[in-house]
Amino acid sequence: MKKILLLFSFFLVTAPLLSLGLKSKPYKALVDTDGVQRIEIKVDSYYFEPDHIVVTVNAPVEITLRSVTSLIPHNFTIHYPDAGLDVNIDIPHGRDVKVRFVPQKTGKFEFYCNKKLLFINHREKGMVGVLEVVN
Ligand SMILES: [Cu+2]
Repeated sequence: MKKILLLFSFFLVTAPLLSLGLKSKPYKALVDTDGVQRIEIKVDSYYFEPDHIVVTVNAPVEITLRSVTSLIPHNFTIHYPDAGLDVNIDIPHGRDVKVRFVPQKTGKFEFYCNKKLLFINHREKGMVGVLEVVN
């Protein structure tokens, strides 16, 4: 029981602190010739890279989520239906998954991985990011 508590406190206290060091600089999506803002996000345990993406409002966005894990499945969730952002998609290990949406409001919106296994809650472990929508 003590061991479990120790493990639990590691994930609650230490892991989020460690993950703060991984925050990337804002990354502006590249606009393709077809007007689509394309971006590739590396998906690993337990982070997205880049984890701060900047896109323009009212223009299509296509994100390729590239899993580089050899075992652990992840997920990409962003849920702000009022802003045109409503995605919840699993990313199998080692695979690419594409998502498309058109952001309809400016602001900063959190995305995260919704996977949980025993005491490992990926979101709490730092598997979060920010989609910043600008004019
Ligand atoms: Cu995950």
